[in-house]
Amino acid sequence: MVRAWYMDSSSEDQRLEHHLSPPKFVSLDDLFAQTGVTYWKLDPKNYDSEGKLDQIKKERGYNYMDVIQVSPEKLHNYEEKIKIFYEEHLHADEEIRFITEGSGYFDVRDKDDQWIRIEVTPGDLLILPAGIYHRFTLDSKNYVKAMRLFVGEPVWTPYNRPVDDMDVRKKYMADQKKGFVKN
Ligand code: KMT
Ligand code: NI
Repeated sequence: MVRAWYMDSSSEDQRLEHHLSPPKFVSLDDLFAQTGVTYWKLDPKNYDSEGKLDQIKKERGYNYMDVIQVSPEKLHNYEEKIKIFYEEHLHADEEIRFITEGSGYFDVRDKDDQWIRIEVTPGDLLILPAGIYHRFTLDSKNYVKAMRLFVGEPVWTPYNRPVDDMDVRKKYMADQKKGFVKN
């Protein structure tokens, strides 16, 4: 079961869990209702024979795929990238990540602009909707390997907050206000 929780506001090491005291966890249903983030649990090793990944790709039109490894050894310009990932930003498209090794945290804003931290581990496939403010950090184990999916030619451009005038942001806000619908 994927875990998500509200974050404290301490500026201590971003790789720590940052729970409130006492901790306040968020269910998958609440996470979706608040943010539109969707989640699947897949087999981190036998995802090819399992068939779920293929089905998701087919249904959602994900025809691009590559693999990213985040560690000092594996990622070019590691320190710089780590900073970029953790700057609050949005994208014009979904951010789709299937974790196959290691772990980390995706942080997303709830309706009241509070941070929810989502822990990802092998087998977790997470879809962040276009226009959602978010960020990513490794945890203290300092390693993640993930598959990145996309519809068509990938665009990874981050737009750092504030970019509230972007159409994709306005659409996201409207969907959030109306209530997210599973698609
Ligand atoms: C991103 O865009 O934040 C990343 O690709 C982070 C590494 S994937 C878990
Ligand atoms: Ni991003």
